[in-house]
Amino acid sequence: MQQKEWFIEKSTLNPSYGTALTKEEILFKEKSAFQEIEVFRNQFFGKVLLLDGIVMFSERDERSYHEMIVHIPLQVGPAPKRVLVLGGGDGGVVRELLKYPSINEIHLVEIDQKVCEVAEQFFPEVSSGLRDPRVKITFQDGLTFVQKAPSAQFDVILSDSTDPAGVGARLHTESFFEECARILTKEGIMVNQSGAPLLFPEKIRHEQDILSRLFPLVMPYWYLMPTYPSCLWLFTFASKKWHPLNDVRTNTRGEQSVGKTQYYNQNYRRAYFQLPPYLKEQIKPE
Ligand code: AG3
Repeated sequence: MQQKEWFIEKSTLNPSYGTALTKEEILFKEKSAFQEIEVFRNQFFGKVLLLDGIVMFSERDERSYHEMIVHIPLQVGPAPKRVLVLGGGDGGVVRELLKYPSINEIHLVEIDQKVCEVAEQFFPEVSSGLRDPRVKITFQDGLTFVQKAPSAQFDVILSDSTDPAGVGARLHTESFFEECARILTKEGIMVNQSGAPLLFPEKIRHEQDILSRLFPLVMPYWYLMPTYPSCLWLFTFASKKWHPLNDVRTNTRGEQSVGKTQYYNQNYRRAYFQLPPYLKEQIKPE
């Protein structure tokens, strides 16, 4: 019997941990100006996208990530008009944002044009919104973009960053979050990709510390990504005014206007913000 080839993601943030997926076929592998991009096929998860050997998503689980980074904040406060997405050149966040008719501008800032190209070639269902006229794409490093942006101009910022190592590290620094707070409107909301609490709680706590100094309301919430190390990952909801549970927009029947989703469930909203007590303790700000 032929030996299966395995892909192992060795966690950059916890050297004692890794995740493994069988690699049935390599569909693309190339070094861009910024990173190595690879697409391979796994029998169960479908096509998998890697950047520098780190899993971004698979066809089977990408909706968990993209629905949760978007629908948790987008259902809160007044209907948003201008949204900034940092990273996310694959287009998954944009696809979910385009479900909101109130949005008239989505600014996508991606450092690596090649990521958009590869997504359009191999993940048409993820990248389907990238050519929508409401989407303005800038190929630039996210930190530089936010430093140059005028104050108070975005209702929502979504940081679709990778791990705080290598290319992605700049989107996890104190100055990055300061700039984000500055360029949000006075009722603005930011969601940040915050990592794996079971594997690197200290890093997460540090980021919660920074965010709590900049935003009056900081609440991490979880989602499950089977292709990410340890499965249990966090986003952080950071807000200047609106509360993710008390200020949700619903119709008279208590329904949110999110449409059909695969992972996000409006009835679990409160549950998404709950964590096992010991983890909560480990990541809570000083
Ligand atoms: N962004 C990557 C999140 C971090 C994954 N980390 C890991 N596998 N160690 C996903 C981009 C999706 N638009």
